[in-house]
Amino acid sequence: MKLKTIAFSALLAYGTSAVTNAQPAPKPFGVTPNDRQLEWYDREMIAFFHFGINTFENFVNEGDGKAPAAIFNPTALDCNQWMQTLKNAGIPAAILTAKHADGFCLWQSAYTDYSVKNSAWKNGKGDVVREFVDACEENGIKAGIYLGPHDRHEHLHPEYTTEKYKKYYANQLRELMTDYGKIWETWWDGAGADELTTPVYTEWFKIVRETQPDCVIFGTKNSYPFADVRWMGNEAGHCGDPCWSTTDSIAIRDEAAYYDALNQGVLNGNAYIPAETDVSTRPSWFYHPEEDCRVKSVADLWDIYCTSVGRNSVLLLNFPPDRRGLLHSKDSLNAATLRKGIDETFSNNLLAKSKVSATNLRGKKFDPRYLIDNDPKTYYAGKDGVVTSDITFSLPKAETFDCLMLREVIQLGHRTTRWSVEYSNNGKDWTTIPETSSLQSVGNKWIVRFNPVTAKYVRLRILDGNTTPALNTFGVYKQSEILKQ
Ligand code: IPT
Repeated sequence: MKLKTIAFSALLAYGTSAVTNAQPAPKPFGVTPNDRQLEWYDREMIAFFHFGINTFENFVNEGDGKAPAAIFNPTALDCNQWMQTLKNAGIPAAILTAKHADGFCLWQSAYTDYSVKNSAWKNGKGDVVREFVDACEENGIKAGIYLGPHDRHEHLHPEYTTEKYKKYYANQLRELMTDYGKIWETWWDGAGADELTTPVYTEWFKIVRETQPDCVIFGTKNSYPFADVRWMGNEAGHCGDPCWSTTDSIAIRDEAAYYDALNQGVLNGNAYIPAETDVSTRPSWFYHPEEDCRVKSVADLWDIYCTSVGRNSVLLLNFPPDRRGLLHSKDSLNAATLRKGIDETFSNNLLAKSKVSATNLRGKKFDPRYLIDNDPKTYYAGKDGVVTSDITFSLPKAETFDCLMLREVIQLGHRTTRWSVEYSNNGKDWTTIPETSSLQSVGNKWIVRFNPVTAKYVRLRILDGNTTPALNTFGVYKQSEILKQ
């Protein structure tokens, strides 16, 4: 991933070199992603594992912190089995709930007895976080940690003032950030955490940045000033349309504006904080056998993929391990089928062999044919000062498609702000695909699905922008049949 970023910046630098005759690369517009955010976008999907003491109670998702530690006793925990699911699903990163709101710790923390050390599991000698990070390492998966800021167990003790808790949490954060190798993401759930103020998070933030410089911080509410990525505003997988990576910290003062700013971002907002979409494969976050018949279907997951990854977000998909400490085969199978369907769909860009022309040309190095060369490092760009462009694709023969994808060069900021797609069979009379009639943001990936269209010509219309467009991929596709299951 790192290599890709380096190669890409080399290309940008080459464009600005005075010794070549090549056109200079377009200048970035507004706020742009940092290296952590670029790496995060590249993941596209992340797995969430909600596992803990709640798993061993009946239908509990937010434990009260009173369940005895002894009940935690997975009979066949195997984090390698979790990783196998991720590999089959093409998911490169994972986050484990090391401590959820019930306060029970899945590792041997030196600062509490409410942990695996007082459980029946492995005679109190086990460490789930260790098994998780080791399995990640073995399988080439990036490990992340959820350390719930809200802790009901610690607050059962009246002497647990915020000051004392602040230190307790800081100590635990340091354990997790220093004893378990490289941590790629830390997750600050805002649920129940309103009493934890921004100054409290300031201390915790310093620990993360000192110990894990590349660690992406998911922040919301009072931890928002430190966030690399924001909450998307709902747990249903539905990003707004538009969904800008930019947002505005001012908007969080007002409740309705806060939710809109999370869900849709803010056009030309002053901070670059893209949305992460957390959603479970089941109705609940934790495993309950009653929900084995309510696992999201492949078609449901495909919908969610399109309204998250396909709306300029990254999908954090929850797979809750059961009381054995294993993932249910249904959840695993559906995720693998989703991957197969995504790969089948997007491996065949029906525009790949078309002739391409554009009304706004910057020059050879930024030719519109780079939109269909299947190389994310090359891109099309227009002339400085011209924000619109009609880009026409003439296919060798008519093709039928029901899906499209557009990608912007995110390193150069949000540029395009209004676009649509049209088709034609004679190259003269054009029809707008109705689902594209009011599109605004592009960002990392924008996917639109629609009723099948058969056409010999396709026209991408860049109708407005902050500055001249810079786009690296455009394609039309036929959705794989297996995504309909
Ligand atoms: C919700 C929190 O309010 C939000 O800050 C974020 O952490 C989110 O959870 C994560 O899903 S609370 C939830 C019950 C909607």
